[in-house]
Amino acid sequence: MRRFLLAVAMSAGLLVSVPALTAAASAETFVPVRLTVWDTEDWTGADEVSMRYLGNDWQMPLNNNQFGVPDAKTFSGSFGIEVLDLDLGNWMDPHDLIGTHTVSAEQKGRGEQSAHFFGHGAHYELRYRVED
Ligand SMILES: [Ca+2]
Ligand SMILES: [Ca+2]
Repeated sequence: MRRFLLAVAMSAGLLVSVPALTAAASAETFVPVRLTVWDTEDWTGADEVSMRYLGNDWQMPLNNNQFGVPDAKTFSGSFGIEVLDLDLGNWMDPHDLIGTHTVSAEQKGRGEQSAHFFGHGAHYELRYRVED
């Protein structure tokens, strides 16, 4: 009976560890350095900046020449980023899409990357790295 329980515990451990190893081998980390607002979309004060990626919705009010640092996240393959200025979000005053960008695992080890967004007359810049 004791030997049987040990065998069950070992096979259960194996089932758990195999997918964990597979995920670790293929994961990259998206590391934002800073998201800078060089020119706001709104005319009155700061933009309500929203950066949407990998299920995250990072938000921070930023005025001209201000920046924030969105959270790092792991991924595999590639993923898309949407950067917006949030307004009321209704039909009279919808959110403004400033731009989109695709991050790929192939950018790993290439140092700091830069993406510029120019939608609706604004100018935002995202600098980031892709690491192991
Ligand atoms: Ca706006
Ligand atoms: Ca706004």
